[in-house]
Amino acid sequence: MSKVILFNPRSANSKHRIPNSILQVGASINGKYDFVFVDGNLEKDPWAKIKSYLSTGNFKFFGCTVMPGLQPKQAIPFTKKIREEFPEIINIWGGYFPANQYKSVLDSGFVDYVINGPGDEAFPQLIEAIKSKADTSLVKNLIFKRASEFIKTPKADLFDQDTLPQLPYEKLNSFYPLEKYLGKTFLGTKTAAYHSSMGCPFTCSFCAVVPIYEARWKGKSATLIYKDIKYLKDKFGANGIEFHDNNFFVSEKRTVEFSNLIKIENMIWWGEGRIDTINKYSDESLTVMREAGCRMIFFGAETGNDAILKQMDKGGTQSGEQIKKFAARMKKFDIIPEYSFVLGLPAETPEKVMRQIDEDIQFIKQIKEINPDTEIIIYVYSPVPTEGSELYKKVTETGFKFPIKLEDWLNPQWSNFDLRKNPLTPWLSAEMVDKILNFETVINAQYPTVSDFKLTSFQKKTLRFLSSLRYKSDFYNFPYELKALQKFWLKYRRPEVEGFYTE
Ligand code: B12
Ligand code: SF4
Repeated sequence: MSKVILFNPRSANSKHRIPNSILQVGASINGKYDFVFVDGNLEKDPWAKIKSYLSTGNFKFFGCTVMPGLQPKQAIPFTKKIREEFPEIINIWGGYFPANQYKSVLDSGFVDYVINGPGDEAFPQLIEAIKSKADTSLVKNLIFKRASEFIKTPKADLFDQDTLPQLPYEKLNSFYPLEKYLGKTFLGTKTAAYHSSMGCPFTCSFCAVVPIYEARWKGKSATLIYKDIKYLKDKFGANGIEFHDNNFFVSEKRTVEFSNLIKIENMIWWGEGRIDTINKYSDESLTVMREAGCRMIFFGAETGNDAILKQMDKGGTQSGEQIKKFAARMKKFDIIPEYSFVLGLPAETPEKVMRQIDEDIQFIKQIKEINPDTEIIIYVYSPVPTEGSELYKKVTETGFKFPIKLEDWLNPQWSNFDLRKNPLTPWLSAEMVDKILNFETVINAQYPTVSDFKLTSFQKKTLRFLSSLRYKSDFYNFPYELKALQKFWLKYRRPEVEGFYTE
């Protein structure tokens, strides 16, 4: 028997989203091979579930999706146990973690194949090749080891996304009630996660999407997105949408078409985009988007420093000035810009690293003055292997190395690295990391925002009052009083780690 398990390891501690990775992979084999979904987010004991399936003797393939952070914590030990207890099973991993870290993944000896990019054709073709004992190196988007050599097969062109098979929502619903994935966020009481495009046309040198998609992007048509969303609304009661695309807004035409279609559904939505792209949108387009329910957009602002923006290869046109002007423009249309900043990039001297951090803190404060509604997300820079980029070259020159052994990713310091909170980067001192994180605490207290919808106005006022002296005088050390209140009132979780700011 050659049944398939599709496993989504636990990716967050609460507020679970539709597991679009295994859902889309499921679509690729739906009707061709018999498969089951196992979702580590909703199973109390996912290993027991996996084991019970494998013990039937009906399974041959274990497909596992892995993004950095929490997912390796189940993906690594479970796949290892499968190899030990069920050695006949073929283990296949896909997603950003194995595609970028394929060396340590395949050297582990318990992952047989890594899907390098979209699995929509690669996965069914791989299964077929293994079953018919054909040469797997003819399957595109694959990495595996033959003897001691890594075989990387060519990348397939991105497919026309409208020709991909229908997502098997009903099948997922038969394993896990879909309502369980429709969480309460400030977008709606039942927020659906939808993924409408693959890749991204840009090549930012710090971004994990770049080595995999190499500046390619393809999106579903507005009509198809609308059809799927309408189905989620009518069938399961979804009333808000989070678009999980890396870059939803690449095409103004598609965004406007979608806005015109979704308008009558009265749903609030959110997605990720680029400042320089959306800044080129016309006023009419932005007005239609707002009327159609686009309430907030996530942008990688990254830094106000033009030299660093250039080093980050942000596409050439983004500048500190533009970031500020754009925050003001969004205010006019009542669309909240959610700006994410990456602080702590390498520089020639420790003094320069600290100066860059200080300048970015001042820049973020200016943004808040221009448009206080702007949501601010702060990351500590942690490298991804964008080989060939100027930034990655600089990073490796400092002596930085990724783990060689797959299980080393389970050490707390490396999982924190992936959460971009405690990076093992030689150029960042504890003092620098503390400054970044403490500033984040103070600014969140000074400006409670629309997504802090759980706070009463008294609580917001108290946080503002307590943080104002610190904020005005740039004194961020030891903000324990603010941390305690945020923890107590908000059960504050770092949205950039556990979930999006729309929560
Ligand atoms: C949803 C999501 C989350 C959610 C998870 C939802 C939940 N509540 O459980 C949350 C918010 C928790 C999250 C958090 C994090 N995330 Co996240 N997340 C995503 C996001 C937006 C969507 C994933 C998705 O559903 N994609 C849709 C599917 C269809 O695409 P896909 O996964 O690429 O799948 C295709 C292929 O990769 C392949 N494939 C994938 N898996 C498999 C498996 C098999 C068996 C096969 C055959 C093929 C295959 O085939 C699929 C179909 O073609 C992605 C960005 C993105 N657009 O993908 C980031 C992304 C994966 N996250 C990322 C990161 C870094 C994180 C964090 C680690 C850090 C952070 N601060 O953001 C945290 C830590 C999480 C944690 N708690 O451990 C990065 C990974 C980059 C990297 N360095 O590798 C991404 C790419 C965002 C980005 N552009 O930086 N995330
Ligand atoms: S625009 Fe965003 S998704 Fe695209 S390469 Fe840059 S950081 Fe990555």
